[in-house]
Amino acid sequence: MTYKTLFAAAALAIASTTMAFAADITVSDPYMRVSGAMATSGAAFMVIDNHGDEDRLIGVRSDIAQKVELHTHLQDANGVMKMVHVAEGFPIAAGETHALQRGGDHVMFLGLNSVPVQGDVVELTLTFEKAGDIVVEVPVDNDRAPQMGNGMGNGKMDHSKMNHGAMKAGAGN
Ligand SMILES: [Cu+2]
Repeated sequence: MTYKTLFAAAALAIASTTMAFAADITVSDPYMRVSGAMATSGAAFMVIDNHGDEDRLIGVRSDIAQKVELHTHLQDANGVMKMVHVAEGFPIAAGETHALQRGGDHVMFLGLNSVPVQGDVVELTLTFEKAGDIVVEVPVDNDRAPQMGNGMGNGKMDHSKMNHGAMKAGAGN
Protein backbone atom coordinates (compact mmCIF):
# COMPACT_ATOMS: atom_id res chain seq x y z
CA MET A 1 0.00 0.00 0.00
CA THR A 2 1.43 3.34 -0.99
CA TYR A 3 1.33 6.29 1.30
CA LYS A 4 -1.35 7.86 -0.86
CA THR A 5 -3.79 4.96 -0.63
CA LEU A 6 -3.09 4.60 3.06
CA PHE A 7 -4.02 8.25 3.51
CA ALA A 8 -7.18 7.80 1.44
CA ALA A 9 -8.19 4.78 3.50
CA ALA A 10 -7.64 6.70 6.74
CA ALA A 11 -9.63 9.66 5.47
CA LEU A 12 -12.45 7.37 4.42
CA ALA A 13 -12.49 5.73 7.85
CA ILE A 14 -12.75 9.13 9.53
CA ALA A 15 -15.48 10.25 7.14
CA SER A 16 -17.60 7.18 7.68
CA THR A 17 -17.26 7.50 11.46
CA THR A 18 -18.48 11.09 11.27
CA MET A 19 -21.35 10.17 8.99
CA ALA A 20 -22.45 7.29 11.17
CA PHE A 21 -22.69 9.64 14.12
CA ALA A 22 -25.23 11.94 12.49
CA ALA A 23 -26.78 9.53 10.01
CA ASP A 24 -30.14 9.46 11.74
CA ILE A 25 -30.76 13.09 10.93
CA THR A 26 -30.16 14.64 7.53
CA VAL A 27 -30.69 18.25 6.59
CA SER A 28 -31.36 19.27 3.00
CA ASP A 29 -32.18 22.33 0.95
CA PRO A 30 -31.21 24.98 3.51
CA TYR A 31 -31.50 28.65 2.62
CA MET A 32 -31.64 31.94 4.44
CA ARG A 33 -33.41 35.22 3.81
CA VAL A 34 -32.53 38.68 5.06
CA SER A 35 -34.78 41.66 4.51
CA GLY A 36 -32.28 44.09 2.99
CA ALA A 37 -28.95 45.82 3.55
CA MET A 38 -30.22 47.47 6.74
CA ALA A 39 -31.67 44.24 8.09
CA THR A 40 -31.18 43.42 11.74
CA SER A 41 -32.65 39.96 11.45
CA GLY A 42 -32.99 37.03 9.09
CA ALA A 43 -34.60 33.62 8.87
CA ALA A 44 -33.44 30.22 7.68
CA PHE A 45 -35.44 27.35 6.23
CA MET A 46 -34.58 23.72 5.47
CA VAL A 47 -35.89 20.17 5.37
CA ILE A 48 -34.98 17.84 8.24
CA ASP A 49 -35.33 14.08 7.78
CA ASN A 50 -35.23 11.77 10.76
CA HIS A 51 -34.23 8.23 9.78
CA GLY A 52 -33.83 7.13 13.38
CA ASP A 53 -35.81 7.19 16.61
CA GLU A 54 -37.80 10.18 17.77
CA ASP A 55 -35.59 13.20 18.28
CA ARG A 56 -35.98 16.90 18.96
CA LEU A 57 -34.34 19.99 17.54
CA ILE A 58 -33.55 21.84 20.75
CA GLY A 59 -31.11 24.55 19.80
CA VAL A 60 -29.53 26.63 17.07
CA ARG A 61 -26.47 28.83 17.06
CA SER A 62 -24.40 30.88 14.64
CA ASP A 63 -21.70 33.51 14.91
CA ILE A 64 -23.55 35.75 12.49
CA ALA A 65 -26.16 36.96 14.97
CA GLN A 66 -26.32 37.88 18.63
CA LYS A 67 -29.26 35.57 19.12
CA VAL A 68 -30.46 32.59 17.11
CA GLU A 69 -33.82 31.10 18.04
CA LEU A 70 -36.34 28.52 16.92
CA HIS A 71 -39.53 30.30 15.89
CA THR A 72 -42.92 29.42 14.55
CA HIS A 73 -45.94 31.37 13.37
CA LEU A 74 -49.17 31.34 15.35
CA GLN A 75 -52.47 33.04 14.68
CA ASP A 76 -53.60 35.42 17.43
CA ALA A 77 -57.21 36.15 18.46
CA ASN A 78 -57.53 38.71 15.67
CA GLY A 79 -56.41 36.29 13.01
CA VAL A 80 -53.03 37.95 12.68
CA MET A 81 -50.03 35.68 12.19
CA LYS A 82 -47.31 36.30 14.74
CA MET A 83 -43.85 34.87 15.15
CA VAL A 84 -43.20 33.24 18.49
CA HIS A 85 -40.07 31.79 20.07
CA VAL A 86 -40.41 28.03 20.65
CA ALA A 87 -38.12 27.44 23.62
CA GLU A 88 -38.86 23.71 23.84
CA GLY A 89 -37.85 23.15 20.21
CA PHE A 90 -39.42 21.03 17.51
CA PRO A 91 -40.08 17.32 18.11
CA ILE A 92 -39.31 15.17 15.09
CA ALA A 93 -40.92 11.74 15.18
CA ALA A 94 -39.19 8.60 13.95
CA GLY A 95 -39.20 8.54 10.17
CA GLU A 96 -40.65 12.03 9.96
CA THR A 97 -39.72 14.81 7.56
CA HIS A 98 -39.99 18.18 9.26
CA ALA A 99 -39.87 21.22 7.01
CA LEU A 100 -38.78 24.59 8.32
CA GLN A 101 -40.53 26.87 5.90
CA ARG A 102 -41.99 30.29 5.43
CA GLY A 103 -45.17 30.89 7.36
CA GLY A 104 -44.27 28.03 9.70
CA ASP A 105 -41.37 26.82 11.80
CA HIS A 106 -38.07 28.59 11.09
CA VAL A 107 -34.67 29.53 12.45
CA MET A 108 -34.55 33.20 13.44
CA PHE A 109 -31.40 35.30 13.50
CA LEU A 110 -31.76 38.35 15.74
CA GLY A 111 -29.21 41.12 15.88
CA LEU A 112 -27.12 40.37 12.79
CA ASN A 113 -23.46 41.16 13.39
CA SER A 114 -23.05 41.70 9.66
CA VAL A 115 -25.70 41.46 6.97
CA PRO A 116 -25.03 38.56 4.59
CA VAL A 117 -25.82 39.21 0.94
CA GLN A 118 -27.22 37.00 -1.82
CA GLY A 119 -24.97 33.99 -2.32
CA ASP A 120 -23.16 34.26 1.02
CA VAL A 121 -23.00 31.07 3.02
CA VAL A 122 -23.79 31.20 6.72
CA GLU A 123 -22.70 28.47 9.09
CA LEU A 124 -25.48 27.30 11.36
CA THR A 125 -25.24 24.64 14.07
CA LEU A 126 -28.38 22.67 14.85
CA THR A 127 -28.46 20.82 18.17
CA PHE A 128 -30.61 17.71 18.44
CA GLU A 129 -31.41 15.98 21.71
CA LYS A 130 -30.11 12.61 20.49
CA ALA A 131 -28.22 13.23 17.23
CA GLY A 132 -26.20 16.04 18.78
CA ASP A 133 -24.77 18.92 16.78
CA ILE A 134 -25.13 19.13 13.01
CA VAL A 135 -23.41 21.96 11.18
CA VAL A 136 -25.28 23.23 8.13
CA GLU A 137 -23.94 25.58 5.47
CA VAL A 138 -26.85 27.86 4.67
CA PRO A 139 -26.71 29.92 1.46
CA VAL A 140 -28.47 33.28 1.41
CA ASP A 141 -31.20 33.22 -1.25
CA ASN A 142 -33.54 36.21 -1.05
CA ASP A 143 -35.06 35.36 -4.45
CA ARG A 144 -36.40 32.01 -3.39
CA ALA A 145 -40.17 31.69 -3.82
CA PRO A 146 -42.06 30.23 -0.87
CA GLN A 147 -43.15 26.60 -1.09
CA MET A 148 -46.81 26.22 -1.80
CA GLY A 149 -49.32 23.72 -0.63
CA ASN A 150 -47.28 21.41 1.56
CA GLY A 151 -46.47 21.38 5.23
CA MET A 152 -49.37 23.69 5.96
CA GLY A 153 -52.01 21.02 5.82
CA ASN A 154 -53.79 22.08 8.99
CA GLY A 155 -55.80 24.66 7.07
CA LYS A 156 -55.32 27.30 9.76
CA MET A 157 -52.96 29.36 7.65
CA ASP A 158 -54.94 32.11 5.97
CA HIS A 159 -52.62 34.40 4.10
CA SER A 160 -55.33 36.98 3.44
CA LYS A 161 -55.31 37.76 7.16
CA MET A 162 -51.58 37.93 7.52
CA ASN A 163 -50.32 41.20 8.83
CA HIS A 164 -47.21 41.67 6.76
CA GLY A 165 -46.53 45.04 8.34
CA ALA A 166 -46.21 43.48 11.75
CA MET A 167 -43.69 40.97 10.50
CA LYS A 168 -41.68 43.26 8.30
CA ALA A 169 -38.85 43.53 10.76
CA GLY A 170 -38.59 39.80 11.08
CA ALA A 171 -38.03 38.48 7.57
CA GLY A 172 -39.69 35.36 8.88
CA ASN A 173 -42.27 35.44 6.18
CU1 LIG B 1 -39.00 34.40 13.47
